[in-house]
Amino acid sequence: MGGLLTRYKLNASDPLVAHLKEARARDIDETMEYYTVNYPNTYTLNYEDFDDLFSPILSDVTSYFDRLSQNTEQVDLFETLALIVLACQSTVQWKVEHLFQLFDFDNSGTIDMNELVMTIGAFTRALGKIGTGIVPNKSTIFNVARQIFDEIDKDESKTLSLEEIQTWTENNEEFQEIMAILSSRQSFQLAKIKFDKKITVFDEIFQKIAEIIGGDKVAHKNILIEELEKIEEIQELEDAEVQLLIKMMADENSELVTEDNYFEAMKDWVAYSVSDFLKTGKLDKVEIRVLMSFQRGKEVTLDKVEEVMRAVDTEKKGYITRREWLQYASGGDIHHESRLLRGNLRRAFNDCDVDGSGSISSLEIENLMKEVLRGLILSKIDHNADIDDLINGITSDIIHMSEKPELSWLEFKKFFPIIEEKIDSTQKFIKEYL
Ligand SMILES: [Ca+2]
Ligand SMILES: [Ca+2]
Repeated sequence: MGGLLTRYKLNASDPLVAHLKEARARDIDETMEYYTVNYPNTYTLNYEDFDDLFSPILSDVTSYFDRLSQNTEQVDLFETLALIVLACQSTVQWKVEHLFQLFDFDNSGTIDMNELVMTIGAFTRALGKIGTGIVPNKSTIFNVARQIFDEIDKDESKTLSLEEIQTWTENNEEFQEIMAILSSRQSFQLAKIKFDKKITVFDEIFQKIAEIIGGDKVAHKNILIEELEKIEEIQELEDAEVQLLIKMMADENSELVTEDNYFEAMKDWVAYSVSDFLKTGKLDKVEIRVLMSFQRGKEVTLDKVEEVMRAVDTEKKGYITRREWLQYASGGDIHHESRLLRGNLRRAFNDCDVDGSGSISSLEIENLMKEVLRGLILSKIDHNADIDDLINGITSDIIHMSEKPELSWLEFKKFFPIIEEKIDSTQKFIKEYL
């Protein structure tokens, strides 16, 4: 969008900016209906009309009127509505759909160039008034609209369909960022855009210094740390955090970091950073939902989020720290093999826990262990040994130890060191005797 939107330095601590996000989608719908019935063909509002229309949505109508009218005694209806739609607590899809309805003046079911100029004009002027106080001029708005129009109109039909606009929005960082700042929460698509950008930077760092040693692509730990510390984001971290990041990539006594371990650690790390939208160092339920959604590529349900909160935030603080997240994401161990095992067990556990209660029966535990262990051991040995008896032995041992009809994830997790030890000895036994 050529920087048109980001130039309106929105001050999140300005009460008029901060309170916009309190608007509820349902109230906006009601106001729009009320407007259609009671104010046909009205585009500018005096104070009385403004108060009549927006007092159910805006907490301090007078202040908003003063700011948006810039002392002209008149407020543009579309500027106000566009602003509230962008800021409210609803999904990006909902917002785009409502803007679309609002600015499809001829009800053609598409947005043409004139309508887009009106749309861009309305919300950039509103952002200007609520932000720096400076509004863009007509030719700037036209030029930006022209550029955006061509970007959106993928099928070159010279009209914009709702679908074209939704697709463009999903991938447009600047537009998404404006909505995110106004509503103090980001969409998972925005988080994904930022995540991909950051991972590309960290990828370049690794590739620049990587070498092939013993058939593996690796980096020397010290050189890697040096390179990482040139990045502003890493410089801002506390020493203990950098240490934690490095520990996730390689064992303490190892001089080399493999490409796989680097990315596994970096992805968990960046996912947390990106999801911490308000930079508080804590992720609340809404932010965890963003994190889980962009990792899975679709909006996850609140049930799933609560399940993770229950497992990780055991003190019920209401948020998750970076350390807690990394322990959860990695299963609490830096060793690649145990991470893989724990990750697989965690996934299998979640799949079994269909009602999301957080615990599953020991019979289910026994079955999922058998499946995961079988997959893991068979991937490591290259002959068709009959390992079922060995696996049955391991799993029934574990189940006997637990002595409970049901296990929560955390209770199950306590057995991981024992499971790993047993897998280890089983693998040695297979190599030697089978
Ligand atoms: Ca139209
Ligand atoms: Ca089109």
